[in-house]
Amino acid sequence: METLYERLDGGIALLRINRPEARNALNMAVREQIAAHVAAMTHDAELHCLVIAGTPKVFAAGADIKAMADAGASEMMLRGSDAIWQVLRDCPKPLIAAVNGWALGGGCELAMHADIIIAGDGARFGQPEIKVGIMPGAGGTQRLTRSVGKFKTMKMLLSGEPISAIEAERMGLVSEVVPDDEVLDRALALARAIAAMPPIAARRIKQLVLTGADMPLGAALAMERTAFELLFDTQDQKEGMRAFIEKRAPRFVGR
Ligand code: DAK
Repeated sequence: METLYERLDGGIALLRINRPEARNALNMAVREQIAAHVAAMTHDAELHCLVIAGTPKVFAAGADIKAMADAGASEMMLRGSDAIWQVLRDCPKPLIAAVNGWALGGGCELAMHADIIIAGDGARFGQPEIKVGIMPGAGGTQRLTRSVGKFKTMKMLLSGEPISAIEAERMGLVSEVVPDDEVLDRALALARAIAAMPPIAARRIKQLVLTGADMPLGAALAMERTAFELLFDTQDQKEGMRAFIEKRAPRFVGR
């Protein structure tokens, strides 16, 4: 299988891209499998967080160059490869990218579709599409700019040069850098911690951060206020605050 999907205890799932002989390049099969697994996880009421990882030496080296080298514009459009990105964009539950090794092109864009990026200290991020005559097509020009600003983005996109995990963290592209052999454990521990939080609050936070970023500040703040108030109609808000007052651990039920 080019991807491996496991439901783990603690309300989390792990999705691994497993095509190391092609540096985990995202061919059509890998994209379709990622989309199917993310959709399945989204609709699984027992799951509250998904970790997306590659293999020890590479997260993903981007779209499969061999599979698109001879394609024309219409064919690229008809392949409908935006579906995978749409499923990721639509996922209301927290996604964590666990990045070891290369995250290039569509691989870097895949990581940027996550909500949190945990990177190994040997990881390298880049958008080298220009070197093969194209440009980022899955959000690289926009997500990177929104994460790290114009000047860092322009340098990465126009030169195609990769950056280190440390540099990525300094720029704001990575949430946390850990030793390479601790990436998956750290990502899974964080996923379990998030999955133990009240899921409605987690969803609202994700929704507000992502939707609000594209809105005028006043409207986004008004939307935040409404979402904040609505959480007071959940059982988990009552339980969370009662547990704090009674000095005990909360038991969240997701309602
Ligand atoms: N595609 C296809 N095959 C790849 C590949 C890729 N992206 N990356 C590596 N491979 C294959 C190599 O061809 C080689 O295959 P064989 O020769 O063994 O048959 C094998 O993997 C091992 O590669 P290397 O020998 O190069 O391995 P190294 O460890 O030395 O180097 C590397 C690893 C990741 C630094 C290097 O392989 C590399 O630079 N790869 C290319 C990276 C790249 O240019 N990525 C950008 C691809 S363009 C779209 C949205 C998004 C996109 C497209 C469409 N739509 C919405 C329509 C995204 C486009 C891209 O990502």
